[in-house]
Amino acid sequence: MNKRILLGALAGVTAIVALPSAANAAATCNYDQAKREMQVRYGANDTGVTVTNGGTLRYSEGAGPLRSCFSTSGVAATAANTDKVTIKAFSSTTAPLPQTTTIDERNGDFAASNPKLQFFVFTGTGGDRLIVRESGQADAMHLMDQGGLAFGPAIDLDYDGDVDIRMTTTNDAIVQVNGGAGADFIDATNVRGYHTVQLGEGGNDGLLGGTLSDSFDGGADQDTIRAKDGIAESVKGGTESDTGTFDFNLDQLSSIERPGF
Ligand SMILES: [Ca+2]
Ligand SMILES: [Ca+2]
Ligand SMILES: [Ca+2]
Ligand SMILES: [Ca+2]
Repeated sequence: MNKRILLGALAGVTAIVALPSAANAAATCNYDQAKREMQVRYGANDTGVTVTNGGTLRYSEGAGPLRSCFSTSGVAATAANTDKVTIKAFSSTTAPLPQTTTIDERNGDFAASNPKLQFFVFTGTGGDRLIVRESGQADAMHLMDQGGLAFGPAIDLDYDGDVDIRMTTTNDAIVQVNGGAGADFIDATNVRGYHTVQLGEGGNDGLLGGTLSDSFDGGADQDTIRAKDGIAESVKGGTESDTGTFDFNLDQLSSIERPGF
């Protein structure tokens, strides 16, 4: 086989291999340095997108590699040079896939990097989930509803009175918080428009449910969980002695050693 035929054959293989990845287009990202805005868009078939902190703001789809986001002139978005991160579905006209958007603070606290940084999640309808992954330190988080005409979750990541994440969706959304290690405080007391999944993980955590059905797992150490709201909910205390207030004969308790009713 001469060189030209071999190269042609290899090019053919490359083209065939490239086809599936074109059908499963990866998430894309644009950074506007003047507007200080980073825009991440789901690929056509993506059901999960993650944004995390670090030396730059990075994003990935599914279990894909984390990538930095660049302007047309090659400047990478960082938490310091970005005030707004927008995460959008592939297209508002496609069928509503259940999308899971993850905001991951395990590589750095967003507000500590830039107090003005805000996230806006627009993934449409269809039971979308927002996952917030917290650090190994003690984290306090306030879960609320957006006010005014906007509908959907409003998350204050560090309980300082400033909303950091706004997710616009219908009332079938789920907000999941993974507290990580440390004594975390997750307060969804006033939530009326979405369900929460509260995972305290390590540390002595305080988990407060909202007015719709929630799900709780204190994880390791001594946790306090409030699930008394007249709705049957799943409550796991995890290892060590856990307590809280619950609906008697309604909430399904597991490993809650000191329940209150
Ligand atoms: Ca934590
Ligand atoms: Ca815990
Ligand atoms: Ca309950
Ligand atoms: Ca327990």
